[in-house]
Amino acid sequence: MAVEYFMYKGVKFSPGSYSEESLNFAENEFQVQDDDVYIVTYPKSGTNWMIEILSLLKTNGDPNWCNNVPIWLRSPWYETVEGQSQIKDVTPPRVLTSHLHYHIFAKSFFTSKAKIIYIMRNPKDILVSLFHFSKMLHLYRDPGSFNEFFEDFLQGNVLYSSWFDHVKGWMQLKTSKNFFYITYEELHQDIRGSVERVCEFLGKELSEAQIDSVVRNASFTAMKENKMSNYSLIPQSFMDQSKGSFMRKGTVGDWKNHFTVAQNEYFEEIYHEKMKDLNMKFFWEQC
Ligand code: PPS
Repeated sequence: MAVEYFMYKGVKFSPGSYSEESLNFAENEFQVQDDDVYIVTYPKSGTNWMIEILSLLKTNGDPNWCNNVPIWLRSPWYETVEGQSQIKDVTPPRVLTSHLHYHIFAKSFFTSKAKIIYIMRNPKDILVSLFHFSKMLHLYRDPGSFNEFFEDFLQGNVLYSSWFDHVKGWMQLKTSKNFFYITYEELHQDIRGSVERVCEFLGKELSEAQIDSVVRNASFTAMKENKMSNYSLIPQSFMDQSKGSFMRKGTVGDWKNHFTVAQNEYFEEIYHEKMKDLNMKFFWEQC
């Protein structure tokens, strides 16, 4: 059946996991706690990688929890209908996840001491990852051809709307002390150093051996093999595993295998136009 998105305050959502009520609750009624940590991302930016890292930090590197409890229960998406029913079982300090744009995030966050870890990824690689994922997850509209999806992504005509708006919205907090941002590419380039930076932000001290364990157990290979983290437990009615794998490639620069030269030029043009006022140079722009 074709999926029809609905709008909540200018952002597209899917009725499969969201409702007007769940979003209104998330924005206006949800009570953020001072010791909460939120992983906030535009989809396909490395959300689950960070959930795995924070799960392992919570257990001081012990992989037992990650190996026995599904990733979505360890850190529920707090704005989804299902996530809201799962949160009561999360023991503090809570690590919760969100794809919400800045302007509709929990109001109570802004008067709390809670922390946000915001992850960004080269939007060209997000486009590719999302294109493949949209074919398997029934929450998403059928992406059509790569060319059609390419245009939809640039216009923000996709679930969660515009990547550009998401990043520009959240970057308003870039100098706040309870906001930490990192890129998927930095995680790739230096996972150990990235984990250490996350620990510093969270005020968490781990031994060398415990950090080794975090790095090892949050690797692409370890997560792909862990059925609690690779989404193979999701029923077929929600995710068609015959059409791909959630842990697809986990690489930087896969867009080069998908974009034509003309598509890349067009993408760059739109990118520079939309990002010109932000005055930030991202990791992927230097590569
Ligand atoms: S979602 O659906 O929005 O929650 O997806 P998200 O977790 O943000 O992103 C999924 C992509 O991240 C890759 N991934 C990883 N890459 C490297 N190392 C680790 N450990 C890792 N875990 C997940 C995953 O493969 C998706 O990227 P693509 O490019 O599709 O492979």
